Amino acid sequence: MILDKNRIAEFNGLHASAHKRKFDFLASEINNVEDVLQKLIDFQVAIPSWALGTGGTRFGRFAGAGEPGSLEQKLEDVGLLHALNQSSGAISLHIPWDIPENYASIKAQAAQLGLQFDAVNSNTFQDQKDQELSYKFGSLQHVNKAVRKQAIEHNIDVIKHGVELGSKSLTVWLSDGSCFPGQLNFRKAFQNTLESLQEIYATLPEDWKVFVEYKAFEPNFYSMTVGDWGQSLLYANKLGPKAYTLVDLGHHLPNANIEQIVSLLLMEGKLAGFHFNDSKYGDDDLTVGSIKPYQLFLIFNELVEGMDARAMDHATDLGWMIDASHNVKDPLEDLLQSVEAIMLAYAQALTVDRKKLNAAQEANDVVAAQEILQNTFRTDLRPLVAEARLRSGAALYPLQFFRDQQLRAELIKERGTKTIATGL
Ligand code: LRH
Ligand code: MN
Repeated sequence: MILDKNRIAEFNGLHASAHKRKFDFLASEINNVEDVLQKLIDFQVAIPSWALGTGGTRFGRFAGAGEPGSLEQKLEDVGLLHALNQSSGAISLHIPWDIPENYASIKAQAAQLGLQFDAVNSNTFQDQKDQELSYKFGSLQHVNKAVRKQAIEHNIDVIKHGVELGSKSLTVWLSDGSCFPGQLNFRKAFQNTLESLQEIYATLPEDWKVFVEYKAFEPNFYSMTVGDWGQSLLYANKLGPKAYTLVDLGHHLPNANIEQIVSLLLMEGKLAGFHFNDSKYGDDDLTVGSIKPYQLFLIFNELVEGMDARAMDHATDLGWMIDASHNVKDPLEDLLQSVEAIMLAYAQALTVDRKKLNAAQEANDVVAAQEILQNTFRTDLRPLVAEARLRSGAALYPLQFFRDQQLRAELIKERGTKTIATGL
C-alpha cells in the first residue's frame, strides 16, 4: 500500500488549530525550540524486518491478518510507517529470513519509499534446512572447527548481502553459551569466538562496522558467551576500531543500570547503538517505553550528554534500531507507539537544562538535580514531536490516522488474512 499524501494533509487539517494552540504554549517555554525541532526531524529509527508480523512464544502464536508475505511487502509496511511519522527511514534486514531475490528492484523500491538499509543481522542461532552442521552447541564458540568455519562463512555472506544493499554495518548476536555447569570451558569458548570474529572482521569493507550484541540469558540459561557489556567490550577492543558494542535494552539482568552502561560505552567511543524495546522480566521485546519510560528518558539523557561531549552527530553516529516482537498488538500500531516513545525520550533529553544540571552536580545538590530531570520528564512534549512531524510532511498523530483510516483493513483487503511474515 502506497499512502496518498493528501489523506495525511486532510487529516492534519482537522487537527491543526488544536495542535497549534498546544505547540505555541509549549514552544514559549523552550529556549532552543528550533534546534530541538531540527534534531527531531533529522532523527531516524530503523525498523526490524523481523517484527512486521505477529510474533509468538513457545507457548503459542496468534496470527494476525494482512501481514507482509514477502520482503517487498515488508518494505511497503516500513514505507507506510515512514509516511506516517517521517522518523522510520530505515529497515534492518535479518539473513536468511530476508534475502533479496533482486537487489536492484529492492533498492529501487526502498529509494522510492525514502528508506535506507541499516545494519544487516546474521543468524547462527537456528539450523537452516539445507545446513550441513548444527548450531545446537553454538556457532562461533563451537568446539568443532568445522562448525565455526560454517558460521564464519555465513557472517561473511551476510556482509556481501549488506554491501549489495548499501548497508554499512553487521550485527552479530550469538545465542552461544551453555545450559549447565561443566558443559563449557568458558576461556576456550571466548577464544574460539574471538578468533572466529577476527576472521569475520578481516573481511569487513573499509567503511563498515561490526556490532557485537550481548545478552544475559536465553536461549542458553547458565552462560552466554557474549553475556554482558563487559564481555562485548572485551571482544570489541580486541577486534579493533571497526568493532562496537550494541545495547539491546532487553538483554540485561534485572535492575541493571543501563544508562550508566551507555554513558561509559559512549565515553570509550565503543557504543554501536541500540535495539530499543521494553521489558518487565526477561527479553520480553515489548513496546518501547511501555514499561519503563523513565529509564528510556535517563538513557537518552546520558546519550545527549555523552554525544555532545564528543561532538557526535546525533542522527548518524550511532545505530538507532527497534528490536521487538508483537504477540498481542497489531505490529504496525506497536511500531508506531515505539517510534513515538523514542522520539519523546529524545525530545525530553534535548530539553534538559544541562547548565543547571551540571551546576547541581558540581554542588552535590541532589534534590535540585532530580528536580531538573523530573521537571523535563513531567513536561508533556508530545506537541513538540507532533510539530516535527507536521514540518516533515507526516501525520500529526500517526496511530490515530492508522486507526481512523482503517489501514489494517486496507492491508487485509490487499493481502488477505493468510499471509505470514518471516521472522520471530
Ligand atoms: C536476540 C535478538 C537479536 C536478534 C533477534 C531477533 O534476542 O535481540 O538482536 O537477532 O533478537
Ligand atoms: Mn536485539
